[in-house]
Amino acid sequence: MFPTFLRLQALEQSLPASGYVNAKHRLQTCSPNGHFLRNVPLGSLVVETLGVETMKFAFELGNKRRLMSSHTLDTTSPSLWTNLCDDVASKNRIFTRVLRVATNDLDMYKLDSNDGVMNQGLCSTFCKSDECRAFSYTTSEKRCDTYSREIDEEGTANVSVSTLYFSKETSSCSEVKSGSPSGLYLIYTKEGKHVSLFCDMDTAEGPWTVIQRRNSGNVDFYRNWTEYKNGFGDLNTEFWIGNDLLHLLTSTISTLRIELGAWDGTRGYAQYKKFQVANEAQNYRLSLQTSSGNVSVDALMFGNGADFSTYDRDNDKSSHRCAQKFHGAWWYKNCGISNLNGRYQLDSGDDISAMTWKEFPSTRNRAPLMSSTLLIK
Ligand SMILES: [Ca+2]
Repeated sequence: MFPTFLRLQALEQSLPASGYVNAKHRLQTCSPNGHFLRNVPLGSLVVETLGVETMKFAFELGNKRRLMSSHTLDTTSPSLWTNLCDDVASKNRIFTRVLRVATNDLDMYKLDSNDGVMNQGLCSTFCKSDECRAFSYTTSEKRCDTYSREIDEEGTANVSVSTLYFSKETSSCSEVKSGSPSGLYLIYTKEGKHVSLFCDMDTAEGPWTVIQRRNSGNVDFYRNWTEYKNGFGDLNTEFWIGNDLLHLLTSTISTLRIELGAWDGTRGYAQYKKFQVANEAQNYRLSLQTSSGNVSVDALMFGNGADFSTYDRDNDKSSHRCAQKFHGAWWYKNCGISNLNGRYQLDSGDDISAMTWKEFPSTRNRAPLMSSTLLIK
């Protein structure tokens, strides 16, 4: 049996050479351990259409022809294809080409150097570990260097021609380098969008992406459908991440953790598996499964299967407008037993229109809470 490295090399040599596949200078490679072109017979790559800047290609797998998406050709690069599998967005495997690089202090972060590496696609396979954040490939010497630091675009530096630099993309909070602090990180979603997310590196079982946080009452959460769709507030303090982005993130991220804080100092959490939020056409419907926690009532489970409602968009099963009755925006059925986007107020007695979670603290029915955080991974 070939080691993965040799198999990759053999396959690449057999492919039609014509520049390498690159969308906006992204070098896309595949998951480690031979996932690259696995089960695809040699010579099965078919070029469907060829344009000046884009090329569509397909795999023939048995009798099935699977069309791959179109990509921009980078004609300045050595001739080879590197993007030949469909799970290119797999963890830790997306790199961005960095054109202007200040190289003077890069040596301090060098992990490894290998000569005789055939191309930058293979070089990227040397940068699989979490520790590796970037690599460079020097064409003339076929040298592959890996680095423990991401490479930033340096506006005034010269564009390097003989050496190509690639820096790792972070495509979820779970890929933020371990030991990094909680805070804002630029995340590259699999849909190809850069978004700023707050990554929580401190809460148990993390890292987590924070999707809602309330702890001061400074941000008003009684907002309309469009505001919940797009998100509002400040990622560093209080915010709702936005239902469109929540849908996008939960297409792959599937554990939800809810952290609760009561005014008497009690803290609690509930955790759910298979957390998903549908798209807008499906009213951002909630689906999840109970996993673990230490609160006495599994209050969000009540909303499983419910559509999202706001005061101006009543999607609940009640004859009332639950969002108005509960002064919030949530997955209400015939209303609910959790209301974490409800009114922020001091605890002067039970109140269903406040930010509440049924029987948290356990001695109370609907106590207004001091804080809540929703986290996903
Ligand atoms: Ca209703």
